[in-house]
Amino acid sequence: MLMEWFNRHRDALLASMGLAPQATDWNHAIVTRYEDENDNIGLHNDKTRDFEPDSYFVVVKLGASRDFVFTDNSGEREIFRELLSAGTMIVVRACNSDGSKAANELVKHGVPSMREATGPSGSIVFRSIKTVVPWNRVHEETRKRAEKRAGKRPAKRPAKRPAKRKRVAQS
Ligand SMILES: O=C(O)CCC(=O)C(=O)O
Repeated sequence: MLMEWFNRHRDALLASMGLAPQATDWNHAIVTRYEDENDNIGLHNDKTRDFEPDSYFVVVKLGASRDFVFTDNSGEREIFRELLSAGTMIVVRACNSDGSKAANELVKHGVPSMREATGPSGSIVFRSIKTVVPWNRVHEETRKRAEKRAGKRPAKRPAKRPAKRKRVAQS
């Protein structure tokens, strides 16, 4: 699996970019699909609460080339904008254990919509996080949410009712 490959080569990858090593594995992946040039993800910082300290998140670009943007935290001053092709990797320091701000907290990133028509594109983002939810819980939660969206109540055991009794006239 791709995440295993990244973990196996983690130290070498980070060292090749002159980055300090990360002690923990990447253990979380999100796949995002942008159908065309209109699909976009706004400027944001990733939430730091659950990141392993001193870890990085890695974005691997897929499909059609798309602009990738970093701005200052106000979102007004662009620091970086480049059309990135499939296979490009972006590595961002997620959070620091010494209380100083990491790159993710100092700048925002995003994938803006494009003027030119583009085909489908996307990304896989690997993160190293503290809370890992087991797959069976993910499936159960997904099923419950789908039922809720469909307007159904989750299947419950039938409520216990007292047995019906007939009145018998007493003579
Ligand atoms: O799809 C991308 O290139 C970026 C994804 C992203 O910003 C995110 O998942 O936080």
